[in-house]
Amino acid sequence: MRPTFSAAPAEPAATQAVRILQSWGLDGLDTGDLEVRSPIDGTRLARLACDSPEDIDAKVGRAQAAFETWRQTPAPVRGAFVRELAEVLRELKSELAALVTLECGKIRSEAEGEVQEMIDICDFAVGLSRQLHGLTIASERPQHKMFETWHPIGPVGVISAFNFPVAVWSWNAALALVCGDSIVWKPSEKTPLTALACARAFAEAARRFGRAPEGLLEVVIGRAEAGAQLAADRRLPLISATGSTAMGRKVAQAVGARLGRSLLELGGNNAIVLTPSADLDLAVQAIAFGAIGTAGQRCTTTRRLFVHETVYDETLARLEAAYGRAPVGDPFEAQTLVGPLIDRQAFEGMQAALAKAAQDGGRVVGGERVREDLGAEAYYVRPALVAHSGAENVFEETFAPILHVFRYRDLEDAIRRNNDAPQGLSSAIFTTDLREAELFTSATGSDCGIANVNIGTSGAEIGGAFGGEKDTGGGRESGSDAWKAYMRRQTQTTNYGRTLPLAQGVRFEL
Ligand code: UN1
Repeated sequence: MRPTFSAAPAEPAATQAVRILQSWGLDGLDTGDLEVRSPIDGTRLARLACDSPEDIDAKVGRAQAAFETWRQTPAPVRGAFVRELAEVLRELKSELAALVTLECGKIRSEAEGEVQEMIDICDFAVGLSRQLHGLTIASERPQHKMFETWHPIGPVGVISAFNFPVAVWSWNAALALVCGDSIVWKPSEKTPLTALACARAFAEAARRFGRAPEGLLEVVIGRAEAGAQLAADRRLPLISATGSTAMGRKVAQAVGARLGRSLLELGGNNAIVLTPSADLDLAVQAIAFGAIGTAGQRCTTTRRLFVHETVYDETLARLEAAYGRAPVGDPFEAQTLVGPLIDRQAFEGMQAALAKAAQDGGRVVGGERVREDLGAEAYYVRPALVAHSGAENVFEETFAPILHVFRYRDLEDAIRRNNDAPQGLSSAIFTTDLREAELFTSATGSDCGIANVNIGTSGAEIGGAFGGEKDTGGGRESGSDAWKAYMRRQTQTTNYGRTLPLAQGVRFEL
């Protein structure tokens, strides 16, 4: 498999996509009723057939069978497979990134960054495959040995969102694979083509590796009902879901009803606190990347900005100037920094949120539709700033480039407003004052899963555990010890003596 890709921006997205998909051996994608459109120009890329409930049932069955074999493969050997996957991804980085751009509208640099994130997590997982460490525990009984070990948990259901169509799968897949689990993946119905391409890359890695069982990865094509079916399936002990809080709540309830485990990475409403001592050049760049990068469609996107009243006017003026310069347009063009919104629904959601903000007294700058020449069903917008004068706050996540700017007077109040949001994913402070930075990251500081100092809210590295609290769902994926979610823990106690002392000194002699 050697796909070739050369960007020809004048071509309709569909023409480019067909060429790339064919080079991946993915054709005949025009047989079903699930329409996949490119947000770049609104052209149709494919019409896929959705899996029926029986198809999904069979896929879970195959993943279950693969698990029975894979769990017996030594972890470092499983790591060797993930190393092959990383190699294939390195070779295909540019082509897979092009497909990400075509299907979800990310600019080239961010799409390549997303594939790089896949490679990084694979490398992390390869190292991890020799470090799935348990504990030894001092036993209270003589001649007893006690320890804790980690075993593969089973086939893992992965439900992913359109905005990171390939990286989020890889965070789950790379860890699940070294942990001895198979995977059933339901990608977003907006981005199934990149998922099929990942399945191709996976198959190529399996071919090179030579010992991967059939069914180690099953991809389910479908809408919300397909996700609901996976959530209800007892053969999937863990469901990892990334997407909206509303979706996560449904998944958690279905998985909870069967007492399964869910790993949730849901909405964010991420804030930056900008203090009087902040380096403004640094802060303005970071805010711009966080708020308008990926057209505001990251779960880590900066949505709220609390600025100290002494630097409020200057910050707002600099942001307005930066926003005015931001190149919006075709994500294949090298100078573009803001690509399209995913679809009309996203555009309408953005307009509704801006109308409400204006009604509530906010001053809205930007937010209008632009570049209609690129397609009647392609939604490009000028990123929006909403300047608020009072002590308001915003509690909903709108998946679009809207940054709400508020004033604050004392840091405790800014931290309280940061934490007032129902979501708790990412947060940041810009300061050169050690006390302020320490307060923000202390137990009484930000309540989010991610708290940064002098970098923005988005663009986390894979080495740290990724996720957040409250409506964000509480799950942690990617680095640190997130692997433990993909395994079951077993406490083992062995008596190597000739008597049977009981714990807690209990006497029970017959
Ligand atoms: C997401 O938006 O769903 O930290 C994931 C970041 C990326 C991942 C975002 N590494 O912005």
